[in-house]
Amino acid sequence: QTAFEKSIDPASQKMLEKAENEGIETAWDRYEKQLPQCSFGQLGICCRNCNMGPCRIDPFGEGAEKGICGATADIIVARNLLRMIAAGAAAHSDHARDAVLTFKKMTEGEAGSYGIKDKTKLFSLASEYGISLEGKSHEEVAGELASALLAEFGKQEGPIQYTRRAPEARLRLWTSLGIEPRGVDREIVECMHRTHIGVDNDATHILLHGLRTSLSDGWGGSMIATEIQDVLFGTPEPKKSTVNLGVLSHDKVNVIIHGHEPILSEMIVQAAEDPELLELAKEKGAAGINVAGICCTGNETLMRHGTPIAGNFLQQELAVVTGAVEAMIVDVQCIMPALGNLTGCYHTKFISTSPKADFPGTVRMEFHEERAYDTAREIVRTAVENFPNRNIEKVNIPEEKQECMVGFSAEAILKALGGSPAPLIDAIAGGAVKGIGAVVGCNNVKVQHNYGHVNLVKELIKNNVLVVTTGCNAIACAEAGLLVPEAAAQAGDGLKGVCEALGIPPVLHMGSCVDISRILVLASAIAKSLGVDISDLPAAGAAPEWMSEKAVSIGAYVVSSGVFTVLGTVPPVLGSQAVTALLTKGLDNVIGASFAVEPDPFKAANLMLEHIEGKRKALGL
Ligand code: BF8
Ligand code: SF4
Repeated sequence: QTAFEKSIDPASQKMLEKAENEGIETAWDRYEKQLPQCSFGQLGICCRNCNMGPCRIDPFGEGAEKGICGATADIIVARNLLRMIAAGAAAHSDHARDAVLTFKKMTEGEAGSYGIKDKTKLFSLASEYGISLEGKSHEEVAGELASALLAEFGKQEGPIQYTRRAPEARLRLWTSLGIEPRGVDREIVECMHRTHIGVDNDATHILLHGLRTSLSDGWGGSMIATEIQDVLFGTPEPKKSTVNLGVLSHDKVNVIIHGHEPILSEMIVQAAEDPELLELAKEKGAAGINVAGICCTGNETLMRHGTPIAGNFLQQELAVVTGAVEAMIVDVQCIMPALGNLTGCYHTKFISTSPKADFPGTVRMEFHEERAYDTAREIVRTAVENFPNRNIEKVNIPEEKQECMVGFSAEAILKALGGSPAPLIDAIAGGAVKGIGAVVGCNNVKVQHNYGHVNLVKELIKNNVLVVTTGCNAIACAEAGLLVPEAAAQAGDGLKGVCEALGIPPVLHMGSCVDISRILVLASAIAKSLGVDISDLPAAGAAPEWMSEKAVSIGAYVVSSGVFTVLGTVPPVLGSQAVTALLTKGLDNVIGASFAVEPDPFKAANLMLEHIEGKRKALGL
């Protein structure tokens, strides 16, 4: 593959060429060495759940049709999928747990670096839990809220409070199907129990629990993470920033924050403004300290502070290849262990901070809330002290950087609309806006980097579908210049008019992947004000380049919430016709939405448009 075949992004292409010239290996090279990939794995028909195995099913029906215990392809595929959902839900929800624990410590005076940024949200969240505000200081309210949120993880019986934000009809459906989640940890643990040898061995039965677990993520863990992070760090509001590798600086100390938890990145952003460290940077010959994000922790600080973003998932290695990164600071999730070797080829310090996550070749600087700001200062100091080691001959920062407008929390969108979803609903009813497309998710070397994201989104806005985005899709869209109000020129006439009237881009950045919960909240608000279910809305979702287990959990809860979702890479389920049919058709009759798989972004857009058109008709629009 040439650099042009690997990515559509010019900045990334340049760094891929630089890597090749320098003999540096990237994910694409490692992908080639994996080819051809194991077809049992691709079809989802291998099982290692006990030590009589590994077992695999012959997809052509000529060899083994059953595992040693008698598990069929249907059972094995369903079990493997359930384990993916469990891992994804666990990742989001364990992140949420840590955010709540930080919040709790803060209320107990043990995490002095943190405070309450959004009191309005604190009070509204507390009221949702029935916590009375009367005669209490906000610290007391916060303490009670922290305990209530923490209890969601260990609950044995539901409801998880935020599921109550869903429209009545949706709640009734979940109850009637027996998939209303009971407690965040309980559902995940039950996935592991059910997939142990000799427990749940009916594909449909297994998958229903998958939906329940995913709901405990979307309306539980992820939503809790979003909400409590807003209380701690502020609810995002529209602001401008810049993205792509060109945000790295020639004369400043470049500090990259990569991973997922703003508990860390917020402190790094603050520490980078510390006068003492700025003075030190000057002493070391640097013009300042430049913090840039990668992946979702980047999205978190982008949304709240306008901190620039250097790239999405497949650009993490390319950022190091610029030769201009003094420190790559990571916490959890989507961090390639390859960064260890790679940073060793440059002067870059690879700093791991999470008690849960270490990688080869890191400097360990464990991060604990009790002394968060001090640790952040030490980390930034390490970066600054590394500046003189930058080898100018190895430095090549691509020029490409792109402006973007970000910060569209559900609250900010409602505010832009004048306080209620009514103007948006009117625009949809009048046909100026055909519907809403939620486009999210990762990069994946199986797709040309950003090709799926950018083309799908462009196609949707051209057809007057307002796009909401999070995660690595949001970064791809930003790099392609779709997150500026001027991008309205690329939209169909109706959407263009609406965007121009409101001064917003046709693609609204709603945050990190846990912030897909913001999309659920927005969808609920629209459905409720129309008096319908989410599955009645002219809305569709897509993950054009997804790769992570978190994305599987997201896909499952988005569909379970009633939104048709198109996947751009094939999930490992094709080894079971029954599971494939259930996911792509059967679920429609069960949950009112289903999945489709379509690697071609133009065709995927068409599937979404057809779906939206169908829903419009059903609503009489
Ligand atoms: O949580 S989109 S590659 S960075 S998993 Fe990872 Fe996928 Fe990016 Fe954020 Ni989400
Ligand atoms: Fe084989 Fe069954 Fe064991 Fe899986 S659980 S490895 S199918 S015997």
